[in-house]
Amino acid sequence: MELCARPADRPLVILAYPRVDHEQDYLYHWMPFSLLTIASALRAMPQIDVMIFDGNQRETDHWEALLDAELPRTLCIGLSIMTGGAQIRHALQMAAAAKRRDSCPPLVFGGPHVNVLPAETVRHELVDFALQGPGQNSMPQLIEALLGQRPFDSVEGLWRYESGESTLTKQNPPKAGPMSTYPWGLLNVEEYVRDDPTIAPRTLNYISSQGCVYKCQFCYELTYQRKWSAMPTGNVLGDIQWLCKEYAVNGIKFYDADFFVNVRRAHEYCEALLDSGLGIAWAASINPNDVLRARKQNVDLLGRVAESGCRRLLMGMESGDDRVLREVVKKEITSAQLWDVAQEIAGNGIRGAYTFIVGFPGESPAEIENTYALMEKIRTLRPLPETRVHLFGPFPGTTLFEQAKEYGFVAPSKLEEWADFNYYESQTPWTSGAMEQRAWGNTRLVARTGRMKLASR
Ligand code: B12
Ligand code: SF4
Repeated sequence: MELCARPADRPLVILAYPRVDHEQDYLYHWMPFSLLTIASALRAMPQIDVMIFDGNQRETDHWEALLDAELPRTLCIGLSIMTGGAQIRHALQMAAAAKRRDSCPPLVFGGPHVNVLPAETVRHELVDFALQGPGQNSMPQLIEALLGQRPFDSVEGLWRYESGESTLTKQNPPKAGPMSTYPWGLLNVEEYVRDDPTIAPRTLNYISSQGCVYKCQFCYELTYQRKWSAMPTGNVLGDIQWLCKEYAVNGIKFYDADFFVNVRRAHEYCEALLDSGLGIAWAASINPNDVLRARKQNVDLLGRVAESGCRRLLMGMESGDDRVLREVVKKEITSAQLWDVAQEIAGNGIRGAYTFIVGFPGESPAEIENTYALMEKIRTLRPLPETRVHLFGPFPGTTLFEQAKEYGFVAPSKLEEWADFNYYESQTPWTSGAMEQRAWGNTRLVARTGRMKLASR
């Protein structure tokens, strides 16, 4: 955590990423790209200083000490929240600590949870403003309003709660615009480098694009409708080259919703990586349809992906049953095609990491068996794929969330109730502890990190 070098009398904006309770001994700690993206836009404002506080790296007493030291000059605090992982609970604790101090500035909540439930979020007594949509667009506007440089009503995506009503100023369209590189100086990058046994000893996470074009019915991306946007290949590679030089990074794990949305861009990245001679290992998420699209476009995608050092591809297969794939998830692919794609991935020497979901509303026991059967078959491939089974958990705003309610799922209705929503445990009347046990028993990872129990500090 560092301050950018500007005179100390400027108003300060604190961007905070509350802790996520990971699985016990979770290896792959995350970097707050949401806040880096917003900070990148804020650093273009000469009127203010920006600081990032990462609750995954710092303890509560650091937060308290930061508040004591910096609140007098703080203009506002932005807190990022997603549903699940108890991040909301930690955010509320951090907000309460700030509110206990006399000089507490406005608290602004944003992030995936707010993007789908803004009106409910802003009703909470600890929340002064909720900002819906891309924060790099709305946060600079809100800061100008707080500095008296523009009316609040002109701030896009701003939700307020007044006279018993949540109101929105105007839409903040979910379009990120061209992505710039990240202001690394606001974090201690070394803290985020991990030994990832499936990639490389000094692996760093990275996000090079935002949004997705697919329509998986359980997924937040579909609800949020974020338009796909990406960093140009040259910028991605330049940034990675810099990280390799500065921090001796030798592995990159892309956490883009789908790194391969634009097949030609992904291919171009592989060529550029090969030309650069960097020799790093990498991993990324891919939708199975990307592989089929590459075939149609006659692009040797997986061949070049493998040659350029990709060690692992993460793919949501979701189900081994054709009705579920077609009608419930709308994955736009059959189970036979999934098997075909997995074979091609293995044939190129890349480890597949496949995730499945059981317990969809209305899913029959036979359909669940088809999923376990596909998984068994996939485990015959070499390199041995990783497999992971999740219990269906209804996420707010998604089509399947609404359907789950029709089947008897009772949804949380306030921020506190969402605070402990745990995606890894049974959340619906038709899933059970036994299903949870079986799902866990069929989860095979290269680096097993202990029972899937959330580690809360
Ligand atoms: C990295 C990641 C993780 C990491 C860790 C998160 C962490 N920091 O510790 C890991 C892998 C651990 C993880 C776990 C989970 N994750 Co996750 N994860 C992501 C992922 C892939 C990237 C997040 C990211 O950095 N995006 C890039 C940034 C730039 O975008 P952004 O976060 O949306 O931020 C923008 C806006 O939301 C807004 N914004 C964000 N914060 C703020 C704050 C303020 C003040 C403002 C104004 C605006 C603002 O502006 C930002 C810039 O445009 C996203 C999917 C995705 N590609 O976004 C899912 C996602 C966030 N995860 C999600 C979920 C559900 C989970 C889990 C609960 C379940 C699961 N299995 O995935 C677990 C819970 C943790 C646990 N118990 O272990 C959902 C959240 C849905 C929701 N309704 O909130 C997402 C969207 C995936 C999905 N498509 O469904 N996750
Ligand atoms: S491919 Fe992944 S990110 Fe895209 S809609 Fe499906 S689950 Fe969501």
